[in-house]
Amino acid sequence: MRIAAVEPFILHVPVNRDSISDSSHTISHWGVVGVRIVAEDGTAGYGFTGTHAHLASDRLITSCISACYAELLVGEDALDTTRLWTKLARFPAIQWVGRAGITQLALAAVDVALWDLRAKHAGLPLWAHLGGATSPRLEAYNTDIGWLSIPTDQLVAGSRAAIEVDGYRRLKLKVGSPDIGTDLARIAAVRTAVGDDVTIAVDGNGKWDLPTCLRFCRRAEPLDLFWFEEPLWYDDIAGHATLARATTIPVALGEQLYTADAFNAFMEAGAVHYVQPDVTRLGGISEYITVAEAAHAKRLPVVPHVGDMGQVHVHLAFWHPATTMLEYIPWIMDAFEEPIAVKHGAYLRPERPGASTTPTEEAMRRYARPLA
Ligand code: 0YR
Ligand code: MG
Repeated sequence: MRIAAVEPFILHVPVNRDSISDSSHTISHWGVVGVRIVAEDGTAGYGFTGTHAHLASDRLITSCISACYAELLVGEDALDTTRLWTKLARFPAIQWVGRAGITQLALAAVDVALWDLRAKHAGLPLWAHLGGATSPRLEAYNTDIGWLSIPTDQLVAGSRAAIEVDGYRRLKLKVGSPDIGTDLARIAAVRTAVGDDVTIAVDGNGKWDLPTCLRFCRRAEPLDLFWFEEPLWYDDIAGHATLARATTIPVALGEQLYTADAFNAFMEAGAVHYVQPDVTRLGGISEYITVAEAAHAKRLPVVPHVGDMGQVHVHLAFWHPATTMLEYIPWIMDAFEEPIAVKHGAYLRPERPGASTTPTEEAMRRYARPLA
């Protein structure tokens, strides 16, 4: 089945409030920067990466797809997922300017589209196409209650509602304020409100330096944190290894890493406890599988980051035996024909063939931004 067309698109989908902040950025929209790959029989696969909806840099991604990858794809066998990933990722002139950044985000969109197409061709949801579900219950942890921009009283009320009304057992709170006392007070308020049985993870988005993290961890240990995510700058392996040895709070990271090699380096240094690969940055599902298998071989839990807001990762999470939990951020689900769904704190298993990446026609109209 040959590839007939490669058609990039950019959608800017508003988040569920005016804007949200973590320690590193404030955003009002999530960018769904993707590609539709059409096979000669008319089957279409959709894939996308996730961005801050910054049109100029989104266009670098779509122009990488149309100017560099499209001609390497048209006429190829659409079902040769692994071979095509290798062809694109190792194409010498593109590799020379790539391996991270724009080219890897563009590759992610292409690779996810090819997997979507392949699963649709097989008539199976991606998790079933990959080998079936290993998680009887895939727990959702709620990130959306915990933005740094939410005042403490609302943070507490939102956390309570997530537990008491929506049935979550796991929360994640953003940290990284100029004064660690502010963050500690917010976490303590939530801990008091939700009790000891709810797991509370925190996420620093790489803001603090090592001494600040050491001080924060010492004071945060009595609050029983599930993990400290991205405590330090994303590429700092030695710093994360030092912190991991110095505190009882487990370290989580991976959403900013572009390659399996980067994950290997963190794992070998003992710098990560919860491994958080993301298809939207790793160049797609093909490289994600390499990371998940490497982590699993070390018996480390894999809890993907949802740059796709969970649409694709829900399949990988149900499938892969290293994963029993998945992040939940309900921002772009309404833009898809099969939106992610959480009930009583657990993800529902997708049922339609493919990777749950097909946007609705209305979303394609309403949220589209011009490619040039
Ligand atoms: C907002 N999730 C994260 C949100 C996310 C960001 O851009 O997506 O905080 O990257 O750290 O765990
Ligand atoms: Mg994070």
